[in-house]
Amino acid sequence: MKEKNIMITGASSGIGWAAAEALAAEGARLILCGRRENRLKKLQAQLDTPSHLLVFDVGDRKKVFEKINSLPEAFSSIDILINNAGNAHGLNPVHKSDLNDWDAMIDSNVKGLMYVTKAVLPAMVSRKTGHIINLGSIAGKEVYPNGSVYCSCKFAVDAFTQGLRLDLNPLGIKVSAIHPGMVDTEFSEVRFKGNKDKASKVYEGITPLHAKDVADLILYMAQAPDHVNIADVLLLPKAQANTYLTQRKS
Ligand code: 8X3
Repeated sequence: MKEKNIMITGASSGIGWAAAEALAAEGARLILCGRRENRLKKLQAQLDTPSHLLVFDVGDRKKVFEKINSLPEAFSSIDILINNAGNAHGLNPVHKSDLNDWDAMIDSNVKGLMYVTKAVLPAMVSRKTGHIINLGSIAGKEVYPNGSVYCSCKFAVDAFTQGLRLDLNPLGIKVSAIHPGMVDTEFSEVRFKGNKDKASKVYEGITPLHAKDVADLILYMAQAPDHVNIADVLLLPKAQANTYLTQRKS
């Protein structure tokens, strides 16, 4: 990992934060991206490796290209991109859901991930090397009630990942995806708009994945030998079989 430049979106919390810690422990140089500068600064202060902060919203197309194109020389050739930013907003049937929630989900999970990828790719393409790791979700493999727009977004991430793998295969650029099930991060709190009770009920009676569990897999993928691509992984807590079957202790 030493001397590798790794960009992480959504680094200010959860899986992104844990990935930064795991990769920094192996000596990677990090480009930490997020909307919340204070949190990114806090993360940067506790890491022992060189890092650079980029503060932007992945859904803001102009900013994405502006910020990524303005990286200082030492950080500008990105070896690994971890497309982690994204969130769920609301859990409602289509006819009762809020269009602003739809926009927020599509902007970050789909358009944002695509914009960041497009902005990072030219340098990888010209060097004919690189690795893109996309954070999908079990929601991109199965659709569950009240989650149609979030699931649509994550299905799009899955399709985009597969398409990228085809397009970039002749260029020697690896493309991987991780599809986590239940992970105990701010995810449910954001989905339920700050309602901590609703959020904690999601994980009641089970041991969910922790952000570090996903970060460990990111690290494993990133450290695989150059000829190995761990292309697609569904990562679940032991208690979860799919989106609707979980064993809960009462
Ligand atoms: C998060 C997993 O099942 O809560 O992406 O939608 S789920």
